[in-house]
Amino acid sequence: MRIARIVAKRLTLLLVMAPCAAAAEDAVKIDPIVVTAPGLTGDSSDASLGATVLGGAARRNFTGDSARLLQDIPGVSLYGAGGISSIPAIHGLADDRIDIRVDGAELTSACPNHMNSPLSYSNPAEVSEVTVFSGVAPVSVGGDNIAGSIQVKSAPPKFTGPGETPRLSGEAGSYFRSNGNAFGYHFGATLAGRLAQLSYRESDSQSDDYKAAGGFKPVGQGREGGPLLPGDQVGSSAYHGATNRELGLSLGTGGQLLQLTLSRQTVGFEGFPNQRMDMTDNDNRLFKLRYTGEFEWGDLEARLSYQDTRHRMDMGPDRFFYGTGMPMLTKAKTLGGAFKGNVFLSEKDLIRSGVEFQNYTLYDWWPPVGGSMGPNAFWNVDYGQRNKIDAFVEWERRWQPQWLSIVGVRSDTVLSDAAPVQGYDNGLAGWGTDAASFNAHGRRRNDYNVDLSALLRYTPDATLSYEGGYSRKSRSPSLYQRYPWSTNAMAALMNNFAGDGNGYLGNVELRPEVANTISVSGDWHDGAKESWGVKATAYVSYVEDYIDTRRCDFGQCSAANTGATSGFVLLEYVNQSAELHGLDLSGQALLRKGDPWGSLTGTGLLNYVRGRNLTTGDNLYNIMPLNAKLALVHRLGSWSSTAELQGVAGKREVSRVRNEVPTGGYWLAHLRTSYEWQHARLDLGIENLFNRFYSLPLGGAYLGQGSSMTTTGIPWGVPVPGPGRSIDVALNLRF
Ligand SMILES: [Cu+2]
Repeated sequence: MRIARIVAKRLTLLLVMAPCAAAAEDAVKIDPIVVTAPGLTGDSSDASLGATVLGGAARRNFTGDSARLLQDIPGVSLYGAGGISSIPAIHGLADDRIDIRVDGAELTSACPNHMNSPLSYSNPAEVSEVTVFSGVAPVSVGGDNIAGSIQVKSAPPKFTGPGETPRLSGEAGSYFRSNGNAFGYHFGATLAGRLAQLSYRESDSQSDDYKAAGGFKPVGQGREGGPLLPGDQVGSSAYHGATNRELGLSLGTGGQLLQLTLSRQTVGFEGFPNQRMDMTDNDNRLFKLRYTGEFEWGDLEARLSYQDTRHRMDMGPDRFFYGTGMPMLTKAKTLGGAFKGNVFLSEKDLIRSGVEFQNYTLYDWWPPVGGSMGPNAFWNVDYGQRNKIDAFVEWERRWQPQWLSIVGVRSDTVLSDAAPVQGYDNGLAGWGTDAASFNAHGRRRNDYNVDLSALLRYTPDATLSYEGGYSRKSRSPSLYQRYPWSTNAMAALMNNFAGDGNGYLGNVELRPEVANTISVSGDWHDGAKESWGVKATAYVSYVEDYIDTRRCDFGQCSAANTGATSGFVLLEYVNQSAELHGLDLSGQALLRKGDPWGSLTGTGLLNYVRGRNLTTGDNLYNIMPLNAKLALVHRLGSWSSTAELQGVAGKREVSRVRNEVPTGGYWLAHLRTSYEWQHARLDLGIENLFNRFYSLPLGGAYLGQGSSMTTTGIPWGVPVPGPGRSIDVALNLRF
């Protein structure tokens, strides 16, 4: 049958549900970026697949931030961070709660602020396909997550046919954004033969601080003695020297493929307007080896990857302590691997099974700088270890042409540990007391997690399909949630990946989070999937042992910290319970057929999510307020243009325990146009056309200038503003 044949044909299907991959295959022809959303929130039809790509290809040309590729996917929102490091959230759950993979390898960040988040290691120019599994995803996709999965893939090798001579191909591109004078380039060359392909790629991106629209006047600017930035300049938002280099070798014959990739990313500087430090150096080396083979009975994948990260942060030039700040160093090694297989038991039955492992080792220390920070180095996490071993089995059955089911079970075992620590030990009693208490505590933890998923799809006819499913997903606490130990305010403030400016303390006693999620979706369209389509997904998730926070009331934490309703506070991670629910709506309609004046299509997207802490009655942190996008797309031959309106409601339901700051609602307009020739593509865009001022709802607290090492050094209550108007241009060439 059709579905089974497609599975057998495609290597990439090891991780992807068959009907969706069929859709992806069709969509590849339309657009260089294919965003598929299989599973319950996803698309069983080709037409609605296209609808999740709202201008994605055009936007790729203007950015060095791969997470931005996801910004038009229903149910996905982005936490603001550094200029190339946005952190995705799916249905209100972000960051470590999502399984993120680049060409199959599960990358990890190595920084107490998650500055080098997994997607920051990919330049958008390297990305050929992004697959988003939201909410209820099959267990074969990955474990150790409660929010879903994001899989970034580079282009598969293309060998020459019989009798053809070796083929050299290449590409190059560059973009410029007027706001911040952002500039980037990429180039690559590929030599392909009958059995082998060799490729090299390089990309680079940089930007000055971006500017908010008029109206941004950070409170108390200059008062703290920091550099006096112009009122509209967003401090610590610049980045430069972000360079990716990748060498790839692929060998293939008769359905067998072996791929070796060596890559290195160096980032010279990346500012973080919502952190108290900036990344002043990051060096990431990645080795990936992957084998895939297809056989009559199914297919196999074996994978090995090794990631070595050296990370350094300190105060950048916009900050008060620039040059005399406090260096913080992180070193991490991640060894990962997998062995998976898909076996066709019959025309109707497919079994997916496999084992995966990951060994992650982390060192996080702050060298002495004298004064109150010395004479010893401060060890935030010493010899942290997080080692995982997973096994899964999953059964997919097509009962009838209209009915498809997938059920699976997965076991994830996570072993965490860390060595004893020490503080600066400069005579302040707190360092020694906190360290002694941490060192006396047993720190090794073994988590035995079990995940389940069951999905059902019903496609009664060519104009609609329904999906529904249940999953139980678990995630063990990260090392940065279990092991940071110092109740000293300055030390705690440096442990923060929320971007809210608060200080965080680890908790060795944390248990894994377990999410029980139910999701249903419907997909309605015309039979030919040409004139209209609407897709709706509703979901609810109950998370046991959700890792939230409580106010610190021990050690060096002050009594005032407990009751403060404003200002930055110190928090300890704790297990509580939480509930999230929401709705994603997307659709498109062909308003005017292609005649001499071209075709006109209207597209729309609406996301709603609500997250509550059931233990405390508080709201969950950084939940994207109700938001919508409406766009008109005009196409005439190779010329394509989009006018987009983006509306976001005010963020009122804020996390009280974190003193999260509300943000106002706003409307923005964007214009983009592109023309494509045989060997070239030109893109032009104006973002934030009317230069409206707005605050990023998920951008966190503005900490980009001033004295960031104390809770009171920077005025509280200013969210990071969004960028003002930018005129963008990009040119891409290929041969
Ligand atoms: Cu960092």
